[in-house]
Amino acid sequence: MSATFTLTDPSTGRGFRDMPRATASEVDAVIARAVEVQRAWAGAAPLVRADALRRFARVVEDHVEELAQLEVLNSGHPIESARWEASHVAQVLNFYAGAPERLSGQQIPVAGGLDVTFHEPYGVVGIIVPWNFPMTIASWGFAPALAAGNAVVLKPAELTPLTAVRIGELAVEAGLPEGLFAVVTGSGSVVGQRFVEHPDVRKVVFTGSTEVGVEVAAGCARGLKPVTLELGGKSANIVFDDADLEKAAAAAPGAVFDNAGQDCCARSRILVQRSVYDRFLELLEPAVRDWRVGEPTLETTQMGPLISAAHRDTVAGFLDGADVAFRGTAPEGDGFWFAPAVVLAEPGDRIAQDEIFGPVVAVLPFDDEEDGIRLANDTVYGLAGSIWTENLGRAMRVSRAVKSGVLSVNSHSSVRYWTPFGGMKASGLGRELGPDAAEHFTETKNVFFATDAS
Ligand code: TXE
Repeated sequence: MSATFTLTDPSTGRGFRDMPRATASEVDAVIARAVEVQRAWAGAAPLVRADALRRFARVVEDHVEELAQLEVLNSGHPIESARWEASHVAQVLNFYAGAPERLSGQQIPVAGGLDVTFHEPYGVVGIIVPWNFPMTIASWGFAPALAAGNAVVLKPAELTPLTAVRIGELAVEAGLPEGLFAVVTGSGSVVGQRFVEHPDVRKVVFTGSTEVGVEVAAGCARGLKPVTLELGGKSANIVFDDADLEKAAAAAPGAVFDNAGQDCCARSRILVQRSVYDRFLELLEPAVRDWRVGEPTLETTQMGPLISAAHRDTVAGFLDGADVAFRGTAPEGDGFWFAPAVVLAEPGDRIAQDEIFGPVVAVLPFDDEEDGIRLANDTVYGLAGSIWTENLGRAMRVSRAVKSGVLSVNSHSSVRYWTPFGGMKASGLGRELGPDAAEHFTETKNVFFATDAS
């Protein structure tokens, strides 16, 4: 394996920088340093950790434009999305900067003394991140982990390390102890694997494919370390015949084509009640044609290229033999462009079952509420989903019956840093974000103090 890997601008297909591939012994050195620095960090007053994270948030805020430009270059994200992502990192840091003073334990009534619990940090937490949202997904792990008193070692995806590396530098600029938050670039099978195996990494957070996630979980089981998994998705956008169809159709492209469909929450199956199926498709077609695919540097762009040539080939493979109803447009040229596609599908089709991770959506009809729920749950995944209906009782029933971790009614929202996020079934294990995330980076210790005089 070569000592470096080359980063490519997805909008031009041109390589622009080489990045180092860390070796296992380099990873071990980073972990050893993290172990050392973590002790003082965990021992610092809660306010000291809170202040440090607030300063970190401010420094990120001051660098939103720089981080956004790096993401445009490295990941091909449209500039407006990239600015949102960089700001989101600062917001996540600010939110969890409020956690250190709030990690209270309990006092439990016990005869003959006082029983109290403490939330102890794990020590060093390893975070393994994919290429689809390099900054935001990293922050969902490192911000609460640091707030709870842990050190963090972070491995970005090989394809998209630039913003994570820069955020690591900004942490030090903000005054965090060197080595407390270390970003290590390299391959999954070396750096990621070392996080899983190393006895001093006491918790692992993994976001990526279900296949690798299962291996990571198996490795963590051998080391008896907890693991949080955010994996694939095949989320349903369920449109009932009593929905505001115009609104539902106008919102559908954004729900699946945002980030070129490279989104674990992409509503990549649209399930439409049969009585409004034709009308919905009529309304969907102009919305898809109006979806603006183009240069990521333009503020008007809604969707950029796919991440790599290999990934574009994989996505294109899903259209072989598929019943394509209509497509949007995409630029010509050397970038990894792919025009959005709407495909008419049957429940068992590969296109209706596999995560495509590209701008391809499968549309399927259903008969009634029960059939809609059955179809929505006809997947190994259970991450997100949307329900479009004007009937409140139906919204309640369906949202309780769909086996997904994150649902929205008459909206496609999935991620707010102050609400929990995560998947059921093959979409993952554990939850990120929300009010309890810092606690998830701690172990409860119970201490009994005897007060009897004898
Ligand atoms: O993911 P991987 P890839 C899905 C999506 C995509 C496919 C492949 O369908 O097309 O997965 O993407 C690190 N031990 N999702 O290949 O391989 C790796 O270096 C420890 C969905 O990028 O799972 C990277 O940092 N770590 C998902 C991270 O794991 C290992 C987001 C993810 O890589 C490792 C991403 C190992 N043995 C992909 N092997 C979503 N739904 O959000 C690799 N890694």
